[in-house]
Amino acid sequence: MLKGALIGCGFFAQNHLHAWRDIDGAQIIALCDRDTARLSQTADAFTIARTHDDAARMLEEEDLDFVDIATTAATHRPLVEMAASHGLHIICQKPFAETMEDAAAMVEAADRAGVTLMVHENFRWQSALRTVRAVLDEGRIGAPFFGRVSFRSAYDVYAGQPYLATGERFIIEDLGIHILDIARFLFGDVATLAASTKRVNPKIRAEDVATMMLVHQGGATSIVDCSYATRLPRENFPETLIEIDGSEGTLRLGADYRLSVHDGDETGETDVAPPLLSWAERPWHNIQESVLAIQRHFVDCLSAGRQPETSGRDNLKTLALVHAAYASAESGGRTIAMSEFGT
Ligand code: NAD
Ligand code: 89V
Repeated sequence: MLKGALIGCGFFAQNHLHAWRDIDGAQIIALCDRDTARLSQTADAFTIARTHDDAARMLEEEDLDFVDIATTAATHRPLVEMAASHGLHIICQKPFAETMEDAAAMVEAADRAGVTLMVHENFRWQSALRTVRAVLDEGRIGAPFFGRVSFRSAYDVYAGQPYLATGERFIIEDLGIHILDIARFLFGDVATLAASTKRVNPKIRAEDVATMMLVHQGGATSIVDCSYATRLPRENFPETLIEIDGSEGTLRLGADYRLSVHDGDETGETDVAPPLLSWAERPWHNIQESVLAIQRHFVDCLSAGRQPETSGRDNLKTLALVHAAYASAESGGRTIAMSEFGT
C-alpha cells in the first residue's frame, strides 16, 4: 500500500480525498494545510488522524511514498522541490506553475531525485473524451483535419473559487489550460498558436473569454474556445464540446454528453454521460470522475514503473500553450511559433 500525504485541503482537494478512498493500492495517511480550520474540518470529514500545518515538518516526520499537492500555483515549486528532495513521488495540481522557468525547475528536480512527477491535468481523463479519442484511434472518421474544443458557460465559478475573480490572469490559465490540453490529447502537439481574449464580466479582474487557433504538428487545425460569460438557455457547465472533421467522416460531442459519429455512410448516436460516483454531485460529476481516473492512473504508473500521461515533462507543452496564448493576445493576435517556447 502506497502511503501518501495531501497538501492543501481547500475547495478541490475534497475531490482528491474522495477519489483516494476509491483507489486500491494507495491511502492518504496525513494532511497538511496552513489554514488550521480547513485542516481540521477535512481531517474530520475523511477521518485522517495525522495533520500538519507546515509541509516541511510533515515531510520530516511522516513515512511517505508520495505527496498530492492541491494548493494554488504560486506554492507548487517550493512544495514540489521539497517533496523531491525527500525522494517522494509527486502529484501536482494544475496550473503546474506561474512561469515556464518554475515548471522546468520542478521537472529537473524530479528527474534529479528519480521520482515520478504527474500534473493533475484531469480533464482529458473524462470518460466522454476518452471515447472521442478511441473513435479517432479506430480510424472511423479518418485523419482529422479540423477540430473545435469548446467550453462556454456562465456558471458562477467565483463562489467556490473566489481567487478566480481577483487574479491577474483568469480563463486561459485556469480553464483554458485544460481545454488546450484536450486539443493536444486529440490532435497532437502544436506548431503555432494565435489568440484573442476579452473581459466581459466587469466584476472580475482578468479575461473571461478566450479564442485560440492552433495548427498542430500533424497538420490539423483546431479552435479552442473558452468563455465564462456565455448565457445559454441551458447551462452546460462543465461540459467540453467537441467537433472533429476527418477525411472519412465527422464526430460531434454535443451538450448532455451526446456523441454522434458519422463515418461517411452511417451515423451513430451514443450517450456517453459519465457515471455518477457515490460521492459526486451534479454538475461536477464528470470532473469528479476524471479525478478518480487520473489518480488511479498515477498509482498504476508507479506500480508499472512507467511515466504518467500528464507527467511534469509532458505538461510543459500544455503550459507553453497557455503562455503563448497570453503572448499572442497581448500582441493583438500575433501567430506564435511554439518553437519560441522550446516545445
Ligand atoms: P483553495 O484556495 O480552495 O485551496 C488551497 C488550499 O491550500 C488552502 O486551504 C490553503 O490554505 C492551502 N495552502 C496553500 N499553500 C499552502 C502551503 N504552502 N502549505 C499548506 N497548505 C497550503 O484552492 P482550490 O480551489 O482548491 O484550488 C487548488 C488548486 O486546484 C488550484 O491550482 C486550482 O487551479 C486547482 N483546481 C483544479 C481543478 C481540476 O479540475 N483539476 C478544479 C478546481 C481547482
Ligand atoms: O477545473 C478547474 O480547473 C476549475 C474550473 C472548472 C472552475 O475552471 O477551476
